[in-house]
Amino acid sequence: MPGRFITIEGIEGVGKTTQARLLARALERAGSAVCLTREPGGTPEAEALRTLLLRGSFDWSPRAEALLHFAARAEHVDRVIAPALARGEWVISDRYSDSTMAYQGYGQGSDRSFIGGLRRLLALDPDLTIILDLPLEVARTRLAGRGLPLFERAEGPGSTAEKDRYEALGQDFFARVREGFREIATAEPERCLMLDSTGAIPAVHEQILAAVLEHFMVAPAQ
Ligand code: Z5A
Repeated sequence: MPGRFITIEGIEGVGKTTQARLLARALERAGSAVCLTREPGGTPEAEALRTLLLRGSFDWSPRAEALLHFAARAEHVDRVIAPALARGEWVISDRYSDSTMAYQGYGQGSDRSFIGGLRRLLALDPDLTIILDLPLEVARTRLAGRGLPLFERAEGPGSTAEKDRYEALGQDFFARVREGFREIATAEPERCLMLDSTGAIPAVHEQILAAVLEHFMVAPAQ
């Protein structure tokens, strides 16, 4: 049986990592083999690009920045995602191509048709994308609780977290990114499901699990 490819998307702090782990655990408990991974990253080479993109003090041209994300993604697809799917595993990726469209396209104003073209060239879309949505202030409060920054972080005493290149971009940037994710969800309703993630962690998990079961398990008997 071919594997299934699920991506979890949204602005920073919506709970992607938390929910990706819970979903992976639930599927494993049900007896499925799961490959849990993230972007940018997933292989040593892609993690090296992640360090350049998040930690480097570079000012890439918009198209170069989108290409770097897709270079990391091609590495990730070829070496991790496609082989896992071929083995029949469930692949859960914490971010994927929609992040490039939302962050570089909507957030940074990079050419969205160029990014759409890269996505088509890569030729591997998820079977299901869960887009978690949260007001920016709630995401900021959650990240502050974890000791990590989102825009306008209060850098009080004891705060050692260093902003990455995206986190430093400010509230207007994150508002555009959030809107970008909402537009993606509206444009591709067969693939994308947008869920409000203001609820408690177990409640959001239940919603995601129900959505996954409905999307994949409903096979009407003929
Ligand atoms: N980026 C890009 O620009 N273009 C691309 O193509 C790609 C990425 C692929 C990667 O950052 C950065 O790269 C990202 C976009 C850019 N930059 N930004 N901003 P990352 O991988 O370091 O981090 P992240 O993906 O943005 O997410 P995050 O910080 O790990 O947040 P999260 O995964 O959405 O949330 P979380 O870690 O699961 O939860 C955050 C906290 O909230 C934590 O303390 C939880 O316990 C808590 N939490 C989670 N859910 C709840 C609920 N439901 N209630 C209360 N508290 C909760």
